[in-house]
Amino acid sequence: MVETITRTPTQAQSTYLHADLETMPREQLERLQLQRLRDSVRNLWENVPWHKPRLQAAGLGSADDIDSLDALQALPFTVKTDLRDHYPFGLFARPREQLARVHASSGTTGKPTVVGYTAQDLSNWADLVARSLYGAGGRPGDMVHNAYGYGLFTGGLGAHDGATRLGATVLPVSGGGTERQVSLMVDFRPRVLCSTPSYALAIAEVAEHMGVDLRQSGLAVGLFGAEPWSDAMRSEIEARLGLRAVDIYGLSEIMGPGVACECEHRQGLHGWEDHFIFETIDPETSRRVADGEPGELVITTLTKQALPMLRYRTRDITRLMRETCDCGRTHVRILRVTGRNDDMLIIRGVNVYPSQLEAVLVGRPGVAPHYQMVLMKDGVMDTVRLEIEALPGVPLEQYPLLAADAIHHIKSIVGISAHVDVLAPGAIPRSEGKAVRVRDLRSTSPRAQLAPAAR
Ligand code: DLL
Repeated sequence: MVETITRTPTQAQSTYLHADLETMPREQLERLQLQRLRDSVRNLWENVPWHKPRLQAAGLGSADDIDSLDALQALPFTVKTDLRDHYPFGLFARPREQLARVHASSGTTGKPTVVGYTAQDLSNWADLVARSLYGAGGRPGDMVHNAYGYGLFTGGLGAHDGATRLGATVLPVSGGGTERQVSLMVDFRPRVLCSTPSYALAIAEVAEHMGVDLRQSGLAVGLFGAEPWSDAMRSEIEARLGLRAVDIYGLSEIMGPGVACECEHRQGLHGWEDHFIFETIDPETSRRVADGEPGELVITTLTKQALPMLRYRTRDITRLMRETCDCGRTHVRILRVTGRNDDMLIIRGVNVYPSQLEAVLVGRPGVAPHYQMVLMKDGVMDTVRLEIEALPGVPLEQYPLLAADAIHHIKSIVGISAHVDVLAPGAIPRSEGKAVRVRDLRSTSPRAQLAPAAR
């Protein structure tokens, strides 16, 4: 099948790690995609019994019938429940004995989603994370403080292997033990930080409590992802950690971190099209939307051996741009993922993502960058209460003013009337991984609804 393409960066000053692949003219890139798409569909057809009848029902006689990238549009989607329905290894295209590793993500209900990798898959993944790190400004020889959680979550080991492939020194610290993380940063002076954006902020906060100024610690680049975050959050993190914050995207069903990543220009995340095909669709009609239009991101893997994915519906809402970036990379740009379809709230007819509220709240005078939305029922009506936190030192009597200011800006910018509660500093739980932004109390008793920040 596909060979690993690993290159050692020879010029520390080069813009690209895999220059020939990252700047490949689109025509050539699309030829490569078509050839790899046929290989990948052949892998599904021959090795995953569930796919063959579905492909036949879509009118395919064999993988060789795929004569253009447009032919993909006639092929069936895959969704998260398909993985759950074939738990644990039913959609794998390789026998379990040939897997080098499995990861799993815990769902809110039932069985986890299990994903698997051959040694070749792991090697391709490391290449793409290394490419992402390099594009973001990481360099061989850097120390990378990796605070993504190690374990079944793909963040920790995914970033680890990519940083190793880049030729960096990895500090595999994982999430949690935040005071110790701060001390290690002071002592080891890492140049790169990898964590969720919410945990980066928690690290900044703990450092400030410890009297440590992390802006002096030598950090230069942060690769933040695994959850939606806003430009306001980016500015906040940059100001408090003294680094350049870059957005990295991925999901375990497709690979893990490094499916897409911003370059130093930060005008969208480069989706690595030599390994994936990216489409956006209307989630209602399942039809493709034009580039530039918002839609649900759908990803097809081109080189995965163990768990090839055909038109995987990510539930993530974004827009695609195919014009060459100012950095010279030709690969598609995926605009910041504002939220998942599942996270979208409809509040009196207005569609709202938590990250839209974040964009309004973060940076408001007197307000800390921590928040949660609490969903409740008032009779048959769904209502939302927004919990925000005052900055330390803000006097209690000013809390009503902070609330009024937040209500006003949410109304004028997002278009909803929210009930806002201002809580004391530290009242909203801090995350060590993905932040919990929404507490859904709609099915609990009215008494439980009264307890703020109860988690
Ligand atoms: O979160 C993989 C990852 C780890 C990505 C570390 C980046 C950094 P999952 O746990 O399977 O995998 O969750 C995937 O997280 O479908 C998005 O909804 C969300 N997500 C990931 N990255 C971003 C991002 C990892 N940069 C799900 N912006 C995805 C917004 C993101 N949402």
